[in-house]
Amino acid sequence: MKERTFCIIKPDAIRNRSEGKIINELLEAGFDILQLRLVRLDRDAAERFYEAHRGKPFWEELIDLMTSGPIIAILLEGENAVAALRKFVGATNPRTAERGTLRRKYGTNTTRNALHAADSLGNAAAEASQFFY
Ligand code: FUP
Repeated sequence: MKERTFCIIKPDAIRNRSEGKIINELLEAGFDILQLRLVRLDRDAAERFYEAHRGKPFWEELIDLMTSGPIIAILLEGENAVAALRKFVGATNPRTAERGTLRRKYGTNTTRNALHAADSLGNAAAEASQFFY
């Protein structure tokens, strides 16, 4: 089943100049790019995006990262795209993420983990609507 999903290349990966490689890997893995935008989040936008995590111990660090430089928001399409992208992105902690995953290759630690990937169709649509129309 063709699905749409949503991901963000985070500021740490852009600071490392990894965004080209990551986009290439997404394309080579078979995802189609429907929309893509490089943007800078202000604090309000970053807090809105990660609202579900407000109050958690890593909240400040996460918001600081997401507002520390530009991000790239991408709307993707592919077969079972939500689950396929989650698998390709890998576990939250790059050090324990499976070999071959994007976080393992391009992430640094649990906060600076290079990418966000939507965890459900509903969240993908809601997150994408914050960046695309
Ligand atoms: P994931 O779905 O893998 O992105 O992970 P979560 O939804 O659990 O967390 C969302 C984001 O919060 C992570 F990408 C990074 C950040 N986070 C931390 O900084 N520290 C943690 O211990 C857990 C999450």
